[in-house]
Amino acid sequence: MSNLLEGKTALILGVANRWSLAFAIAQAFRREGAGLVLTYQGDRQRETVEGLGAELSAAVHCCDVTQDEDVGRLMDRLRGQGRLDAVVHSIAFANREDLSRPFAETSRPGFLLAHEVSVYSLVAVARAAAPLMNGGGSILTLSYLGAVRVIPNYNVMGVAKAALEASVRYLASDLGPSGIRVNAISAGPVKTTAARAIRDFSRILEDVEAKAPLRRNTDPAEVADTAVFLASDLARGVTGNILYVDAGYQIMGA
Ligand code: IMJ
Repeated sequence: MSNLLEGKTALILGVANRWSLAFAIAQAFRREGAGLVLTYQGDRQRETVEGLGAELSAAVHCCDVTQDEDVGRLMDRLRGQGRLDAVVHSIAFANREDLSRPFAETSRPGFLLAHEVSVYSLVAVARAAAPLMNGGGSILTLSYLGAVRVIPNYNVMGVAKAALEASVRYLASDLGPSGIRVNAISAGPVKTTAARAIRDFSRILEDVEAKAPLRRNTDPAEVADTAVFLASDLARGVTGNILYVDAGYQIMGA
């Protein structure tokens, strides 16, 4: 490909390790000539993300997205370095028990935690980043089919992803007049750290391979290439959308 993001600066939240979809996106953005800023959540991830950032000549900052002061401090730092063209939000969390037990048994604190980390963080980051994107930009988040279908063990995360996808539409409506586009990629299952721990995950991967039109699973690099498109001027007419990058699995009825 050829420098689709040349001269652009992208902020990428949610790189946890080398297998993160956010890291695949960071690599593809770098390949296309973007300048990168990565964030990590806390001390546990600091060294890993600083190492990955060094590989991509990226600036690395700490940002716990549940803390408004952290989000504000991050944007203050970025303001000093010029404008921002793209934001990638690749963050989700629910208590492990809330993924494995029936959705009907989700506790109030578990429900709120999943929504605070996985949904409100997009709203907080979009609001804080918008002033740095004057003249236009692209905000992108990651979703999953569990937002619109019942997927075993996804439970409270499915409800949170439904709220995330609705948030994409309302943010797109609010920020569109400022030239800021907001979209989501709904990725097929990928064996990241966020998925490795899930019961029966291998069965889900086998089901996709058997039924998806392309008869294979999703490669993180193809999610990343779609992210490049959405962040680039090629997608200048696309906002408020959920793009499925899932080998076509989502269209099948059985
Ligand atoms: C997660 C749970 C159940 C089924 C799942 C997933 N499938 C996929 C995922 C089929 C693809 C991964 N995914 C799309 C997620 O959004 C994962 C979110 C997540 C994962 C964990 C694991 C460890 C933990 N909390 C988590 N919170 C959110 O403690």
